[in-house]
Amino acid sequence: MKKYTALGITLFSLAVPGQSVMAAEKLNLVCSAEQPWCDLMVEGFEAQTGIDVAMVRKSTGETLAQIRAESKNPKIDVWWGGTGDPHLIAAAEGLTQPSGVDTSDLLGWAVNMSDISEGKTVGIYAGALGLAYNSELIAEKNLEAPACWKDLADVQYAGEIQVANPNSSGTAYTELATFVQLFGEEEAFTLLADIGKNVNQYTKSGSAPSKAAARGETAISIGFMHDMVKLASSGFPLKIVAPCEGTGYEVGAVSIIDKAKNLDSAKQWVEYALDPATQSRSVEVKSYQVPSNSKSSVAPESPDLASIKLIDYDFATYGSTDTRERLLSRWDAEVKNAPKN
Ligand code: S7P
Repeated sequence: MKKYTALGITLFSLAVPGQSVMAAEKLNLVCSAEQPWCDLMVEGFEAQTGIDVAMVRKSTGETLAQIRAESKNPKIDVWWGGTGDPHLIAAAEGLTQPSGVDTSDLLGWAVNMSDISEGKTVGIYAGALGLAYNSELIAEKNLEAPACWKDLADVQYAGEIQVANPNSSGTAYTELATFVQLFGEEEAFTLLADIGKNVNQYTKSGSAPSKAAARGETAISIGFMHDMVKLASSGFPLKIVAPCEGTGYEVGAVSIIDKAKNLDSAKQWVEYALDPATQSRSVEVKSYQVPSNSKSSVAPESPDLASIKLIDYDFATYGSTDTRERLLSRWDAEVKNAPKN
């Protein structure tokens, strides 16, 4: 009989004749938040429950692809973090299952995710999309500081913008869906292709462009403002902009995978993830999303969503398979390989 220790080392214990030996509980987790927060969450859960967690960090779109590929024999029990649209898509495709968790203390935007998905996913945090620029590089290159999404199409930013690929990144899919909701689909794709002429790289992960801007490898990035705040508060010369036209936002989510092999552990994880004591710890790793439990403490550094011009993001539409597949196909055809300035 295998016993899984807290260090993940497999030991063998002697079975006593006539007595069944219970296997230690375990949990297979995919985490789509930043690595330090994933690690903190796992440490806290193992300490609290004694359940051993095998965790990998993956971007949101990549995780959806894995869950689809493994639907008959899932290797993952629970998916924590990452933008909500792909969680909603997984729910609608029957790839996740209701957790039955109590949502009475959660904020409306978090409960909305549960309502849309019939309990198959639930919101854990929220964060607004924005842009950032490296103030030293902008000054050095004599560029104007961008203030609006449309500014990013200006030829002065040729080769200066970095953003993720929406096929792999939930952050970049949020950007794509935000542009369509802000400008209408035709204008959105024209603008994305025009901005694309200035893009130096489409990264796999959504937080990579702002890290590159912080290090001075690109002048401008698109991403979530809370990720930018983390970098700016760590001393990097990053200025954060809430675009003048308004912007979209994410509701990060947690979902239990359909046919999860460690269902009881997965349910415990969901309860743990919604607990105010757990959510309030995110500040320890400078993760400044707004937590979903009304009893959690909000870090003073967290972008104040009430003071940002947010669109009424339509999660039901942009979290549907048809819409996502259609928008991604158009993005591949019209934006990815747009000619460069
Ligand atoms: O934890 C930071 C964060 O921005 O990363 C998540 C994101 O979806 C995962 O990265 P990808 O864009 O690469 O998929 C967000 O949910 C979260 O706020």
